Amino acid sequence: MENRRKLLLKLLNIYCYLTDEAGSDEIYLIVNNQKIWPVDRTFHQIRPGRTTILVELKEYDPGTPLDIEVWDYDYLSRNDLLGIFPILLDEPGGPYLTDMRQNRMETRKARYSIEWELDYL
Ligand SMILES: [Ca+2]
Repeated sequence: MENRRKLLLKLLNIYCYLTDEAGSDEIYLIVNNQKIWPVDRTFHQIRPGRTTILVELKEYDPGTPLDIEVWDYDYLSRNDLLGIFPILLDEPGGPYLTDMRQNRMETRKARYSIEWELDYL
């Protein structure tokens, strides 16, 4: 059984097509209850366009489903979960583009995609 090789997930870019708030969102990403981006501050201010993120996540087994949560930081209220990028870690390849699935409790506006690729470790 040569199915033991672990996968390396590379998150490359976030594309914002429409922000939830006027002008820009204060975005950070969470995977499995851990903040993975940005690493050096609380959030990244995102306006429509491409934002390069370059995050590597390691040691996934092939066939792993992963939800990358997109959060918006708020100064005066609770932070909002805008949605998730649902991705399946299967075989090395990419780059792939995955649309954010909106959390309709918080937004019917925000439109984001993430670009990612998979390699063997
Ligand atoms: Ca905000």
